[in-house]
Amino acid sequence: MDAEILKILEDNLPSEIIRKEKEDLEIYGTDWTRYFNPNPTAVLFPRNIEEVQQIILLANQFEFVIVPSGGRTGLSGGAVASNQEVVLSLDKMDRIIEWNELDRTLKVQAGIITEKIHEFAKNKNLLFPIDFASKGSSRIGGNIATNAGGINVVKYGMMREWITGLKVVTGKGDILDLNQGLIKNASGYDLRHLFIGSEGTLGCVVEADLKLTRCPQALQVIVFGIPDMEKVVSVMNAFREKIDFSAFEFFSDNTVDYVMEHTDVKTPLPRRHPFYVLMEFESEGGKNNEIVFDLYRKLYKEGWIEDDAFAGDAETMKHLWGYRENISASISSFTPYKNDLSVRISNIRPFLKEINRVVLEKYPEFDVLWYGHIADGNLHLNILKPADWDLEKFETNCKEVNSIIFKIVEKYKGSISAEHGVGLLKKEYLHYSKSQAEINYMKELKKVFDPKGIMNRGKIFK
Ligand code: S2G
Ligand code: ZN
Repeated sequence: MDAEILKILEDNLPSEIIRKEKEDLEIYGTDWTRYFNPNPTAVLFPRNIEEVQQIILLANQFEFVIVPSGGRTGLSGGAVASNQEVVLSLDKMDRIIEWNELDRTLKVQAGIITEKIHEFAKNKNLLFPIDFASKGSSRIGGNIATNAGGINVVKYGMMREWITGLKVVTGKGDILDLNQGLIKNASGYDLRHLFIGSEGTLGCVVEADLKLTRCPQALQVIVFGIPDMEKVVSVMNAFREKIDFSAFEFFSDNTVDYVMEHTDVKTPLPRRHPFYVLMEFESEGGKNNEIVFDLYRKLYKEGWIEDDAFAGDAETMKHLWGYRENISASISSFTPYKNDLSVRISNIRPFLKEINRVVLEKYPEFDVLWYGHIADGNLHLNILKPADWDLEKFETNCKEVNSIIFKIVEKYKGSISAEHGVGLLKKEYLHYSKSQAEINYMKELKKVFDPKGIMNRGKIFK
């Protein structure tokens, strides 16, 4: 805690928005990344945009660093405050502001819990299609700051597709009301898209206009047992030729052990298979079910698929989704070293082959788990810490392999971070996915919006 900064806060801000108790500093000083120690000076809870602006202007005047904080479900350390920064929490700005039936948009404050938006949409028989496992704790401002992806990107795209308006307070303390909910707007640079995915380094998201869309009808889910990683891509391509699925996820067999242990369920299929695919699609009056079952029988004969479990009712679908959605929570206690990689679909096969070879050679004694959004080219590679290894030794070991893995990412022009952001965890590897020229431009842009460098200093850039 920095006593001087704390005095500045207490001299200039309403006392009811300042918290400095040890427990608050620990909770609000970190996110779901387990590799950094929280050490903020204080946590501030502004109640409106004017108080957010006042805090940022104060930070410019006295040059202290601000870490914007939503649900702190990030996995790359983007919301970590380990250097006596001041955390700016949006918890108190968590309301729905306005529903616009004709625009079919919902104006919300940045601190609203993501799942509340899903619930509002459902009550209107509509859908907010950005969905992922942490939705019950994440807040929309953080999802916007990391351009969140999740399980339905293959059909609906990422967060940035669903934002028609964005109100921010820049690192200079200016309030910008970007795009104002317009669908078409060709009036110069679209600054909204700079802030989406900027991880709190350009300013603080305070409000958003979110688009909703029609609810899918009669969703179905099917889980396939797949003999090897290569076939996962072939099966995805075969079904994509025939139907528009809304999710196509894969997970390795060893993830099932952790999910069964953590959630007390049985195996998804009668026998175990090296890999599983979960596909979600609309029935379309049973037409798609026929197409899926016909193709399944063909691929079964060819040995691409070994078995299936079908779900037409909501309860069984939820049960099957559990094998995929519960992976993250089931392995969390094993302090997984996470890689969130993406390559073009056309590069997945050779990429996976090379990465798998490295991982099996370099991590012979570690439990290596694969899962993710294969139809987006997005693979989650999680290395679990053996119980008898201390965290530092484990992290050092994983980092050594990282540079080999990221060289392969670079070779296939992939991303070192598909959807979890760069934050603190990936910043030293940014050059594997961004050219130096791109990084220089990004740094110049940060200087425009945050000239004093007070917004989330140390995140994204070394
Ligand atoms: C997923 C969630 C975080 C993780 O399950 O799709 O993005 O990597 C992940 O466990
Ligand atoms: Zn994911």
